[in-house]
Amino acid sequence: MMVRRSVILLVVLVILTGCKGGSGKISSRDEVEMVRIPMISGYTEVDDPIYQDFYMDVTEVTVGQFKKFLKSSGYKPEKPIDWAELFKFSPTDKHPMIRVSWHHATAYAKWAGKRLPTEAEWEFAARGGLVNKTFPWGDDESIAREYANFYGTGGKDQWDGTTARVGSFLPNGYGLYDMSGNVWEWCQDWYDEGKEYRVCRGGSWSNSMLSQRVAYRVNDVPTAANYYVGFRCVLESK
Ligand SMILES: [Ca+2]
Repeated sequence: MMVRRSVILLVVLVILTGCKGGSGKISSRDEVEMVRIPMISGYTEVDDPIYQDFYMDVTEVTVGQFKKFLKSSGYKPEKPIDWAELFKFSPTDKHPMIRVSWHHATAYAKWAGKRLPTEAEWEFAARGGLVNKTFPWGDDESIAREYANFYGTGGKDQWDGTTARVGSFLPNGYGLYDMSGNVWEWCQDWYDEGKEYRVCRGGSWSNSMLSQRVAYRVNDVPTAANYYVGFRCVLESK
């Protein structure tokens, strides 16, 4: 009985606290809308508990926002961004920034007064207040294309071979868009003990539905700048 009560209490807590997600919106230097992600418990599948509320960008950082950063900060990427290649997959300022290395993403975050999410923060936020679900919207694969741009088309997913404008799909329970699909998102953490690879989460337009699972993990070297990887930022709660 105690176990059952605990489960019920947890569910109630998730519902009550989950309601706070989406409130307390703030703006930041890069003028990206952020929402407060309420700390509930460490129910991610990575061994790194969340200790406090934090804010997360509601969308992936866009091409337009990244251009603004470059212009305003004077940041010079160690390896120039190949804009011609980038525009093939992210053609407007409203599309997610891609061909962006972990170093570029980190520089952007620093300029904006933010940082990249830890892997645990990313997954916690992606779950949108749901517990033990496969995707940010739950377990139902039949509605995947209402929430995510991944390989192929159908429903809201009209993009085949490119990113979609950020926020083109339904948000998760915290009001976060594209936590599955569109572009993989760089996380702060090293993937390996040897510290060669950084974590990327969330699946992309070029991957199957399986890669859109909320616990799915991939990695790349921090200098890699691919057409299927972007990022979003977080801000610690004061
Ligand atoms: Ca697609």
